[in-house]
Amino acid sequence: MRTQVAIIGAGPAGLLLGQLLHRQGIETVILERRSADYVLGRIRAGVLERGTVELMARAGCDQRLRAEGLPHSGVNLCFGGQRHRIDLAGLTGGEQVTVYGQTEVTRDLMEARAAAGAPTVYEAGDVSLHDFDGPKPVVRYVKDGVAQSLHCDFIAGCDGFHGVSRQSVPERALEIFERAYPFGWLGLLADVPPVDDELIYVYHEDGFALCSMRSMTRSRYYLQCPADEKVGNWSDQRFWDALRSRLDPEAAERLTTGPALEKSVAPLRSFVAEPLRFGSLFLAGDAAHIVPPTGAKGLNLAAGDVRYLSEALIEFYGESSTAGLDAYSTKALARIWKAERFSWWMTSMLHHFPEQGGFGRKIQLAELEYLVSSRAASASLAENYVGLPY
Ligand code: FAS
Ligand code: PHB
Repeated sequence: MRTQVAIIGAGPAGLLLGQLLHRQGIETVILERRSADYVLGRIRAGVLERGTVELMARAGCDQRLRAEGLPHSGVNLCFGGQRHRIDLAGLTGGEQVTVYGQTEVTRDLMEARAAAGAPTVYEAGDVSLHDFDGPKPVVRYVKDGVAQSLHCDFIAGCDGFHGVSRQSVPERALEIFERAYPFGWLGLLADVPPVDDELIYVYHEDGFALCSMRSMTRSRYYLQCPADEKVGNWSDQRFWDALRSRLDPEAAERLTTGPALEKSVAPLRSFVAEPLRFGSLFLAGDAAHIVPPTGAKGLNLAAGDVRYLSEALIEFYGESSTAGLDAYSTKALARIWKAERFSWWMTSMLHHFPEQGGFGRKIQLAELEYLVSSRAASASLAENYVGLPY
C-alpha cells in the first residue's frame, strides 16, 4: 500500500490533519489503534480558541460547531467565597472562546473523512515506523491478523502521549522537558443544567474545582484530587457535596445535581519533547506535548501544530518547497512553550499544593487579588485564554 502522508492516530490532531490535506488533494491514510466508538467514548476537552474554530472551517467541518457551539465572552474566577468575572471580549477587542466538546469535534471530523472516502484503518495493531530518517519511510501494522506495509513520503505522529511515534525516535535525538503535579482531576459529566452561563475556575483550601459544560443541558465538572485517586472512591453524592462546598454561596445554592454519565481521573503533567521533526517523521499534538488542562490548551495546541504542519505539507506538494517543513518544529515549539507557560501558571495559581505551606497559599491569594483588580493582569490572562495570535 502507498500514500503521500501516513497519519498515526485518529484523535483530533490526526483527523484534522487528514481533512485539511484531503481538501488540497493530498493523499493520506490514518492508522488508529482503537475502534471509532472507543475514540468517541473518551470525554476530554471542552473549550475551543477562535483559531481552532477557524481551522475547523478551513477543514469544512464547522457547520454543527457554528450551530451548537456556545460562544463565551467571559470566564469566572472564584476564591474567598466570591466570584470575579474576567471580561475576555472586553479585554481582547472582542475575542471569544467556543464551548464545544472534543467528542463532537472528533465526530465531525470522522464523519467528514468517511464522507470524503478517505481511508482510516481502525483497530490497526502493532503499528511500527521504519526508515523515517530517509526519504522513503514505511509504516507497518497488523489488521485482522494480516501484516501490512504502508509506503509514504511523510509520517505524521498524531498518536498522543502514549503513542508509538515519539517512542520510535532514538532517545539521544530527543530532549524531554517535564513536570508532574502532585494531584489529578476527577471529572464528572451529567445531564443537568450548568451552574452558570460561563465557566467558573475555583481556588479553595480543599482543592481546585472547575464548572464547565457541553451544552445548556449537559454539565462537565472537575475536582482536584490525589494523583493516584480511584474513581470508585467517589459516589455521585460525595462528588456533588465536595463541589458545592468549594463554590461561592450563590452558585452553591443554584447547583443542579444528577446521576453521573461519566466519571474519570486524569493525571496532570507538563511535558514537551524537542524537536518535533526527525527526517520524514513529524510529531503533532499530545504526541509532542502535554499541558495540565487548567488553561484549556491541550486540544487547541494540537490544532495549532496541525495548522503549521498542514500548511507546510501543502506548500511542499504544491510548490515543491521544504521551507515550511524545515521551519515546522521551531515555529510550533514557540507557540507550544507559551501555552505551556500559561497552563503551568493557571495550575500553580489555582490548585492546593500540600507542601507549599501558609506562605505559598498567601502568594496564590495575592496573585488572584492582583489579577482581578488589575486591568493589565486580567488582559494578560484574557489574551492567553482566548488564544495568542498565530
Ligand atoms: P489524542 O490522545 O486525543 O489521540 C491520539 C490517538 O492516537 C488516539 O485515538 C489513540 O488511540 C491513537 N493511538 C495511540 N497509540 C497508537 C498507536 N500505537 N497506533 C495507532 N494509533 C494510536 N485538553 C483540554 O484542552 N481540556 C481538557 O479538559 C482535557 N482533558 C483531558 C483529559 C484526559 C484524560 C486526557 C488524556 C487529555 C485531556 N486533554 C484536555 C487533552 C486532550 O484534549 C488532548 O490535548 C487532545 O486529545 C490531543 O489530541 P491528539 O494529539 O489527537 O491526541
Ligand atoms: C472542559 O469543559 O472539559 C474544560 C474546560 C476548561 C478547561 C478544562 C476542561 O480548562
